[in-house]
Amino acid sequence: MLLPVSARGKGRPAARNRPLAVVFVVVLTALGFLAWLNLVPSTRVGFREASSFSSPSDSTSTSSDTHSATLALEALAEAAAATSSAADTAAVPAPSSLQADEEVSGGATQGKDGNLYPPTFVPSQANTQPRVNAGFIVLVRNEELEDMKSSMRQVEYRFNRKYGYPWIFLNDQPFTDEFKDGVRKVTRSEVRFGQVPHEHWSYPSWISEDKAAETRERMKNVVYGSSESYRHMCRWNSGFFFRHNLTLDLDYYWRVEPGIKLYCDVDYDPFAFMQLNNKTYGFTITAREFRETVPTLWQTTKAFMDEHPEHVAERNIMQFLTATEGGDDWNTCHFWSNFEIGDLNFFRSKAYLDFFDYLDKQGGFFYERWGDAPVHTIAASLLQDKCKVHHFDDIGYKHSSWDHCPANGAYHDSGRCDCNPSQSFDRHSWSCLNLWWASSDEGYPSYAVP
Ligand SMILES: Nc1nc2c(ncn2[C@@H]2O[C@H](COP(=O)(O)OP(=O)(O)O)[C@@H](O)[C@H]2O)c(=O)[nH]1
Ligand SMILES: [Mg+2]
Repeated sequence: MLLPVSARGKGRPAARNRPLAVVFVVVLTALGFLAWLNLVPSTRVGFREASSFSSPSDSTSTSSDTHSATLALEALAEAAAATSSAADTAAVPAPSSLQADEEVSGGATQGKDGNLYPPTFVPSQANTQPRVNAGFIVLVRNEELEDMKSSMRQVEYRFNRKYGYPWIFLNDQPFTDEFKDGVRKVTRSEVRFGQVPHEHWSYPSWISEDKAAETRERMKNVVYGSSESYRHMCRWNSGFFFRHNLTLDLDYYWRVEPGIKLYCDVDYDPFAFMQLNNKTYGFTITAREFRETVPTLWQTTKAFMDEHPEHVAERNIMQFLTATEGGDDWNTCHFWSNFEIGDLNFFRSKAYLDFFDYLDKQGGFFYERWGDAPVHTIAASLLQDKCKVHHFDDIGYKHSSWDHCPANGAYHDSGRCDCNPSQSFDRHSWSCLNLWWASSDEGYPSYAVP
């Protein structure tokens, strides 16, 4: 609850004047002491009575003594001026133990222990900015509880305790009570738990399970190449997260994974940012993909574009996907989708659904190991105008060993971020951020490191 403005303002004049009063007493005491030492002519400071204790010869103190006294006075005056100006400009008045009880007690309630407690400050209630239809969408396993709680603490501390957006947890298995109780303890926001329907996490009729198994055997030396569940996960994140019952009332989502870190305070609402600027897809890290996981994804994309020219945006951002290849081959650059802030309605659009269905029919989610990151990236880059994608440069983020730490000194000087830009993955040769800046509508941030 907020204190009434009148109550908040009340203590200020007293708190401001107090340092001046203290300085005044200190100056007077010091001057008295100097007068007592006969360093200060009594008339200057009104210590007539004190001077009467001095012998007549005292009034003829040496010029050096007088000079010292003047310097001492000037130093005291400077200190007083400095204290006074600091008090005048201080953003937050120093807490005062002398504040009258009745001034402090506004809104206080008695606790069960008999003590009076000042009003509780709940940041998300104090923040009256209108909210957007949005929430965090998390696909997670029961056994990832501890890493999940760690991610939530990061997100709550840096952002959500000030906004109170809901958390939507989804799983191909039923969530255990331990998981539900565990994550509930990390947020004051609404928490939803849902199970992924079997038809969203199983082989479609046209996929040969034998061929899928052979693929896993053949790809066992590729990252996640032998994993069946990883493929269902990628397919689900490509084609189904936006049509789960528990996400249907949302327009915008922020994808969160277990074990991530946020390096910077997020002091504005990125969902509202998306809506205000008509953006549909936001990312922080962009990297290259392992080619072995996507050998035919690009040719399938081109075939789709030939068959569905109506879905290809005129002002697309093909350049980001192909620039470094010297032709129209895909450079494997993609937005790293473990962090995404996006518009669910883009994924629910006919263009995206046609694209997903087309890819799904080709079988690459199972016969190769197509990731949801390349799929989202290609769609966001080609099926809509290039102005729709946003790089959240100000959201410092870490997932596994790659991170994004903003290069803008302003984010660090203000105490908002806690990371080292010189260590950021953005400077790694596998990062595609420079290419993004060169080819996107938004262009290079003015502080971008060349
Ligand atoms: N429920 C469920 N979640 C999964 C499964 N596999 C992966 N995930 C989740 O999907 C996301 C991506 O998986 P992760 O193992 O982090 O893949 P990586 O980020 O590519 O290394 C994470 O949020 C995981 O918790 C699964 O089999 N079941
Ligand atoms: Mg992950």
